[in-house]
Amino acid sequence: MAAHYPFKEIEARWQAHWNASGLYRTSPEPRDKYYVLVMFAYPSGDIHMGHFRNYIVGDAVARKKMMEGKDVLHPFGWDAFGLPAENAAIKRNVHPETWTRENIAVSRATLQKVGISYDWDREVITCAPEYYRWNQWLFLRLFERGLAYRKNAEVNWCPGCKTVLANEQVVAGECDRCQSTVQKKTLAQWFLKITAYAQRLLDDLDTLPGWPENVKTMQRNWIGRSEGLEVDFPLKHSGQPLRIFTTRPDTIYGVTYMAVAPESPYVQELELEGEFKVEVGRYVHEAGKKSDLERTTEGDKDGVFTGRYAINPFSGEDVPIWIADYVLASYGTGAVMAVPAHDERDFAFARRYGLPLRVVLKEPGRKPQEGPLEVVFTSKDAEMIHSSIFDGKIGSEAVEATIRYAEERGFGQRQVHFRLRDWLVSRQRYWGTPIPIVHCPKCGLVAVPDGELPVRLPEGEIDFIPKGRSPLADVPEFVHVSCPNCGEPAERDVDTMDTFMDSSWYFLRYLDPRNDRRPFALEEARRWLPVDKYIGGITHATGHLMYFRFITKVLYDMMLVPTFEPSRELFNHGMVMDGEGRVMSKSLGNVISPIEFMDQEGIDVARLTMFFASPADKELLWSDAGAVGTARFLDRLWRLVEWLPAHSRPDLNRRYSRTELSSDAFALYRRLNQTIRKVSLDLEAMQFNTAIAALMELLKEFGGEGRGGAYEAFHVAKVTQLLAPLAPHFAEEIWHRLGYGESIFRSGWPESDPDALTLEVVTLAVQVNGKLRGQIEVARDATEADALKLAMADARVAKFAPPESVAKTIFVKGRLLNIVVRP
Ligand code: ANZ
Ligand code: ZN
Repeated sequence: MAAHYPFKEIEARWQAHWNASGLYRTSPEPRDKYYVLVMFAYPSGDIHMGHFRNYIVGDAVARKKMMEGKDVLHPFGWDAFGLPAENAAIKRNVHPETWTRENIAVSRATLQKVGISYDWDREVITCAPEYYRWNQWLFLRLFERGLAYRKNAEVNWCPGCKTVLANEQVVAGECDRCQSTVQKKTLAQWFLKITAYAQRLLDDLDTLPGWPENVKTMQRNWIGRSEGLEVDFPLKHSGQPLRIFTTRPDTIYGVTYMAVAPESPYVQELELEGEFKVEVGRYVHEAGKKSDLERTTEGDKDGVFTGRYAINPFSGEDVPIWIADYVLASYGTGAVMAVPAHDERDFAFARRYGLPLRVVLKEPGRKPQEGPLEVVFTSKDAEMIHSSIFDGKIGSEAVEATIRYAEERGFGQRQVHFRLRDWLVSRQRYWGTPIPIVHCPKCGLVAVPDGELPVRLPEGEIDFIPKGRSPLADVPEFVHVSCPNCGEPAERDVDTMDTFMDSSWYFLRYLDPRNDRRPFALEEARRWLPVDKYIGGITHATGHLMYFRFITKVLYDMMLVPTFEPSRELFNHGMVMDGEGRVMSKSLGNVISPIEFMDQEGIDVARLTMFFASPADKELLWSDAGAVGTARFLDRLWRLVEWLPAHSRPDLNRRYSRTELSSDAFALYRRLNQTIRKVSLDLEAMQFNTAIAALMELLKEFGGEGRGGAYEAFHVAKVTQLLAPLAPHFAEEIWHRLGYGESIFRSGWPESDPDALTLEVVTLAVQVNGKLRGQIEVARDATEADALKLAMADARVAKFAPPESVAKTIFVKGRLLNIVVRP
């Protein structure tokens, strides 16, 4: 590659300068604020190309807003608690704190080296007691409101590793580390009541036009609101109600069996006897080994008959009751009425066990006597048939009529169910925020008083080997306390919080990172909220981004923040992939560091290459080869500047009129203004790649270096401004070479000259073989190709010059087009 512009020297100069002049420092009293937030980092090693992409996108936004004159807040921090630090401690015998702090130091140095415009004075580190103290404070506020509670929950338990496994660690019923058969175990766990906010989390998505549709759809599905009927089917043997939830009461005359989840308390209420009891017992045991996902998606639905019957309250018929594991205990009432003729899962199940089908919805074009049903008919807008007094009712009207009927007779109710579950927030781990609760034999669960926060993690010798309980349980100095309420001996809760708790509110701590009396001041929240743009990967669509919205709503209800949504806009950048199309990640061991590449090509070339390689919201296949074009582009601009008189400091407010420039010069001025407009719009739309393409195109129009070029310092100055958010060091250097004193990031964002954007129209004479055949209106700077296209659209011209006979054209810009046709 040809010698590059002296990027090393330039990068060092401007980074030092920006730091010294406090360019990134946040204004304490913003007049026109802009809060740009990038998802903070998990410090598991040095940053790689994947992080780099996230951070340069945020940086480009921050720098453009700075140029627009906004008061920008662009902070950074570390999501520093979590399992990998603890695993490193087990593997390498290094304390999680040491490991984490070392990784932070390395990654921070890298970020500083690549010149991202963070205000480091506001750095937040979640494993610091000054931070997690406020997690505990927040937890207690939730506890006071009944939004944090403890209950027994089933967890996956590996008897081999003696630990609780996440759902992803259970593969086909086995532990993915030691292949032991995973058991379900009931443990007391802490939950946060996110379900209390389900409706608001759903409704408020409509107030977020700046969030991507796909993320909103994922959240809607995750929340999973269903409206329907809860209705009692009395058990035939006891008269006790078997309550089911259905979204399709219009199919209730088609019920041919009932299905109950294996874990449902209803299994007991059936009071099974003899063979049935044995068979069902065996089935329930087997079902316990499968995950919910396996149970609901696997091809073959299986189950077992119980020998019991329920009575359909609408038709009075007896309906056999089955236990089937496609029914989930945790949803609805844990029992369903099965309608094999109109529901896919019930259909598959009925076929397998030879259970009858009954059609109760009219399928257009199909007569009921046409033999056995081959496919289910699931339309929601069909007419009820064979349904007694409801025959003829259609769709939602049918649903309404059946619900009303059940409500009037007192055996059913309209009901809304959500798929969303409460947030299981306790972890049996060391490296997290201790839960600030004391268990007192007399008083029960007692909150640690605010004044005693933080409850610190014990330091010193800790045994991190998993034993199925928190390592904190084995630290007597930590466990034994006196009850804050009665003073009697009591024990601390030994669990720690899920790290999603830390990341649910970190964006608020940035507003007031040193406050030691409150997590943040309301005043600061009023100044800066909501976040204007939040940037991060799509992988967090339903996890972090739900908790982040939930906690904001809780704080809003406590009147601690002024907005009920944390972020106005969300942008998901695409993943960075390796050569084999796998996502670049530490766990796959396929990461490429941006550092080496930057050493060779420069930071700004690396940035431009990344921006140019792919639209920012799409996947990107990283390749060094992409740098050839972007390096050439910067080198070329560099040489163009060298040909200009030094320090000419052109007037940036200067506007040119058509009359004072030659037509060529005006055409270039026009192209410049078109480019200003396009780049401004592209950057707002996060389309960095097309912005760069437009700048490259424009540079071609500048012509050669020196006297061969049509450009002047004025043009170069504007291009440099447009480039600055993307290639900041390079742009700052050029800016100063052009003679400007202040930073380019304080120079204002260039505006296009509207007069130069309007088209000037001229009349072009069109000849065919030298004879005048027509006149067309074209833009003054229309190209030959444009003119020919317009001319051929003119019927008279086309008659004398059929397209297939055109041999060549002669074009005099703004005046004449002569089409030469073959005889
Ligand atoms: C009868 C019926 C007939 C149903 C029909 C559907 C179609 P959504 O919309 O996702 O909320 N269901 C209810 N509880 C269930 C559970 N615990 N496990 C598995 N399935 C359950 O789904 C509601 C529908 O899913 C309910 O409506 C019920 O089946 C089933 F033609 O009742 B339906
Ligand atoms: Zn007590």
